[in-house]
Amino acid sequence: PAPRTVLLTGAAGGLGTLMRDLLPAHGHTLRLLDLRPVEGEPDAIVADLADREALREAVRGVDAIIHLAGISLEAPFEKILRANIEGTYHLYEAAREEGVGRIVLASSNHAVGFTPRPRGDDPLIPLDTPRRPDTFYGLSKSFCEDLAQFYWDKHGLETVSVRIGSCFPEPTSVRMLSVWMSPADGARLFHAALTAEDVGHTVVYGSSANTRLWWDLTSARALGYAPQDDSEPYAAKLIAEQGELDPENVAHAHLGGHFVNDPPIWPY
Ligand code: NAI
Ligand code: 15L
Repeated sequence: PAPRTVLLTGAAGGLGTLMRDLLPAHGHTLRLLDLRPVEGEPDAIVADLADREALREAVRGVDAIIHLAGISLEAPFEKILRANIEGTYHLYEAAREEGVGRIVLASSNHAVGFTPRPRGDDPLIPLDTPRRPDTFYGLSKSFCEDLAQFYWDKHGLETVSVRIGSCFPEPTSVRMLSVWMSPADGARLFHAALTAEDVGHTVVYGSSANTRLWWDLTSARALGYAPQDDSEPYAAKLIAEQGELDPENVAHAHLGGHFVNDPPIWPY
């Protein structure tokens, strides 16, 4: 397909920085946006997701949006509400008003974080598993998936909601061996989500083809995603350092890992 102009929100963040490097090779021309200046990118738009006028201007003329901006970990509800819930709503409104056809939404495994992880011969976690957010953060991602469905049903604005596992250069925990998405596979998945035809609202899990995979990649593959990486080469070292996952430990027993019992915000 012809190169497509894509607005990348959250371009200054960890994932945004990785994707700024990798997506142009897939033929995409990026326009960047973040609350913070993007290092080395003087043309990047510095704007808050609360600023609807700035968002309208930012989305004008793009073919699609990859929406990464927001709070990416647990935080007090009021902050999550403003950045992730209201902020994503403002972006969808701007996209609707300007006629942008598709958004690739950074959802998260934490929208379903209280799902027990598969053990032994258990089946992979299916796409239609009930939402079980593990944090206010995960709740906001669950809301955004509903927002995406609503904008498709009501306004014909397409979304691929990517329930990203852990997209970092390397896996750093035993849990991540199951949910890791290599940056190169992340770019492959975002490319597939940008270019597949007739996605309506599609929900996919976002990871590499890990030997220890916990979830079903069928809907991601149906977009044309062909993951090339596997966390297994990191397994022996991580398990030697950290031990195998302990079924008695609540953080080891659920998809969301330590997010299921993260104490920092309690009481909030
Ligand atoms: P990050 O925290 O490094 O980057 C988020 C970026 O969003 C930051 O640069 C921040 O300045 C910007 N931002 C925050 N509030 C904003 C606002 N109100 N207006 C404009 N920009 C704002 O997070 P990371 O790791 O890069 O994640 C990117 C997205 O992917 C997030 O939505 C996160 O929830 C999601 N995600 C990431 C995963 C990962 O493995 N990195 C896993 C699952 C989901
Ligand atoms: C997320 O949703 C976070 O944004 C990211 O920083 C990681 O913590 C990731 O999930 C994970 O579950 O490892």
